[in-house]
Amino acid sequence: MNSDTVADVKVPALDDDPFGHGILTDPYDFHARLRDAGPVVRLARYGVLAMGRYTEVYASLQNWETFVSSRGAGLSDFKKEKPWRAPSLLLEADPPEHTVARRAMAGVISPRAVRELRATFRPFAEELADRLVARGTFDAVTDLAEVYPLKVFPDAVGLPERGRENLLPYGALAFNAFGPHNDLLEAALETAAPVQEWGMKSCRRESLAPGGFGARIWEAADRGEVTHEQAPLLVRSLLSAGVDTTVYGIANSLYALATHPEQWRRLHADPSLAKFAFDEALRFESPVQTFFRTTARDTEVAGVRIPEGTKVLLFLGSANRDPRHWGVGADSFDITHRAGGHVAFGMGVHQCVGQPIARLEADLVLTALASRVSGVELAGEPVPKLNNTLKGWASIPVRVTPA
Ligand code: HEM
Ligand code: OVM
Repeated sequence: MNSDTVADVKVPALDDDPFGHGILTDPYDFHARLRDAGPVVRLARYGVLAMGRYTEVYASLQNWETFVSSRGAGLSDFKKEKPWRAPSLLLEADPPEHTVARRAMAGVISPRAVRELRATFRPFAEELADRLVARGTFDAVTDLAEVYPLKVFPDAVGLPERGRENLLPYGALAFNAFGPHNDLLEAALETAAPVQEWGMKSCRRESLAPGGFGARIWEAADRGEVTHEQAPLLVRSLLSAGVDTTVYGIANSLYALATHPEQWRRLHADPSLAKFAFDEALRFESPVQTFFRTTARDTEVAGVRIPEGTKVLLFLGSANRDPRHWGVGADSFDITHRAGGHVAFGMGVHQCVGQPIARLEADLVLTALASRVSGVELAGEPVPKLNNTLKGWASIPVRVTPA
């Protein structure tokens, strides 16, 4: 381990590339080294600071005045580099502008709107579960985790059927773009032009069916909650953040359950544990592994001075497994574990606005399977899916035992 001196405190430094294939595939040893190195660590390769412990990640997420998002939630500092697309009005904004957009979006994704979706979302979860249980073996990613959100979410937004094949590539591009300009971003950019063009068109009012979240964003603009120029950017947030995240979240849940048979038995015995199983899976294997912040002023964290304009990489996935916070159970998967307080949805003003939708989807899928299936096991070697921000799987072959 090398060290650099920032003011009078030694800041430990690591040479590892957290965006390299090795760590993206299996980040957990690196997370432990990152946490053990110190509360604030320099990542020499990128000239940024990193935090991997729960306490500092949590505190930085809460402190939006110092750890700002308006300079980008990725490696690139929007004050120094032109963003690859117009910044998000939510993710890449600070109060007071953020507050205005957030209020409008929270009104659209209201508790009531999501409660009303349950009846619409449920039948397909049950149909899909029936079909997959009848097959006995299937791929938990391509036959389930991708299929369910890719039907119910675009329906709820009000997107036409045509073009939905762009949703996963669009999200993959957006999440890769938070990282460095490496092979993964390069590959995503190669096919990006038509995907981005589809994304732009899909945000227009005439693309969005009445009654959906998309149309309701435009109606919020009619009411003056945001401007009509801002409406398409808010719709874009749904397209960027609303699909891949839930696909990864559902797949990671299935992976954790398939590799912990005793946990599936508990879930089968009491399907009302599905909600807790999802939270524990998000803690155990967080779909969104990292986000950056940028310091808007000189500050100090755990005795380390951080100058203004520093990019800080917050490891949500590492905070969620920090034994300093979670104790000896940090690295185990236990659906009766109190996973509350995990930061898989973030924390503070930017905490995921789509959370109730993600929870609804996961609850319906896991509940439908839990009652029908007494056991799940791997039926082949899972294949990781690499992304600069997301952790998950391209394929999880499973075999289920009908109840
Ligand atoms: C924000 C994770 C599902 C839309 C966030 C943040 C995280 C996150 C960690 C905080 C970003 C930050 O602090 O910089 C997840 C996970 C999901 C999920 C793990 C699924 C399991 C969704 C869905 C939607 C969505 C379904 C859309 C309906 C957003 C938006 C923001 C956000 C728009 C920005 C909020 C703001 O800055 O105020 N999400 N998300 N997410 N998420 Fe999610
Ligand atoms: C956005 C957004 C929010 C959260 C995650 C994200 C692609 C994008 O508002 O555009 O990742």
